[in-house]
Amino acid sequence: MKHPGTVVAAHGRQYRIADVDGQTWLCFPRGKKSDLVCGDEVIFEPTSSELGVISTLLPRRSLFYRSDACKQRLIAANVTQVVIVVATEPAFSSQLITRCLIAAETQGIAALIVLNKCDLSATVREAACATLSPFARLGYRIVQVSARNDSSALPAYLAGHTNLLIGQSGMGKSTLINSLLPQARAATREISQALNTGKHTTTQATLYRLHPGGALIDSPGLTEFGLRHLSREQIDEGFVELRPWLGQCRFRDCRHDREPDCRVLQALQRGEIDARRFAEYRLLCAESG
Ligand SMILES: Nc1nc2c(ncn2[C@@H]2O[C@H](COP(=O)(O)OP(=O)(O)OP(=O)(O)O)[C@@H](O)[C@H]2O)c(=O)[nH]1
Ligand SMILES: [Mg+2]
Ligand SMILES: [Zn+2]
Repeated sequence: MKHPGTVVAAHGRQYRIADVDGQTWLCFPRGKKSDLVCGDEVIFEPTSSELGVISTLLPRRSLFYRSDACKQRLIAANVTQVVIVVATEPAFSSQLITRCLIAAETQGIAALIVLNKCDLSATVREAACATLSPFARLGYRIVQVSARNDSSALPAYLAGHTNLLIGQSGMGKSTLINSLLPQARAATREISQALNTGKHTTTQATLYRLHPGGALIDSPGLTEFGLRHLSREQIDEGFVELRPWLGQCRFRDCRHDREPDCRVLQALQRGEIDARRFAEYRLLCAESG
């Protein structure tokens, strides 16, 4: 009997598939090589109580991926909200936040920033808020939590979405998932320290169902986030602060670099565009070639 199912984890060429009731099977794709990713929806057929075969990949509503140098790395499919997790400690990169936001914007995925470890000192929390203030000014939602003490502000933002938790290693993504879904038992740094397995604790994406609706996807810590697959137009659209000015420059193909009558550069000079974000914009444009 064929069933619809969801990829909850990928292990090389094998995939763990969950049916609507949450029962899982370890499955192999039938036929030619297919590249499935956590969150993919498939049609599969159990061949025993533990094993099965995937016959069809259903169309993806979104695909979140990065591309470094010449390699594409799929992260998750059918995500409706990207949850960028940062912490008061250790320090985080605002450039990485921007890149995750641009990837979300170009896929039409909602974005949420979570500042975790707010149980630590007021000093580190205030510094983190200052780093996040340009994102708040752009209208991105920022939620402050402590996965250790109190993450009760978060469920209201997550309900009904397929949420991808993403961010640098050590920000507390897996700890947050455990605080929201104690039955998830995702490994956190305490475990990797005990086992001495190095810096990144989570090594593969895993999907956990939320009740009554939606899902949380844990993902391995990021160190870089290449967006070489994006066109110049997609990058322009991804930076929300550029949108009011697009198509308004003197030259239709303006690169907002040093052209005369460039509305974007004028807004930058007036201080309406954050200089740091604009530097990140230039870097992305240079990388996309
Ligand atoms: N003080 C404090 N520590 C936290 C909090 N959340 C997580 N931590 C700690 O931060 C460390 C890293 O947490 P993880 O959940 O493993 O981080 P991660 O983002 O999943 O890391 P990777 O899997 O490597 O990407 C652990 O030692 C957690 O106990 C928090 O709210 N407050
Ligand atoms: Mg983790
Ligand atoms: Zn311009």
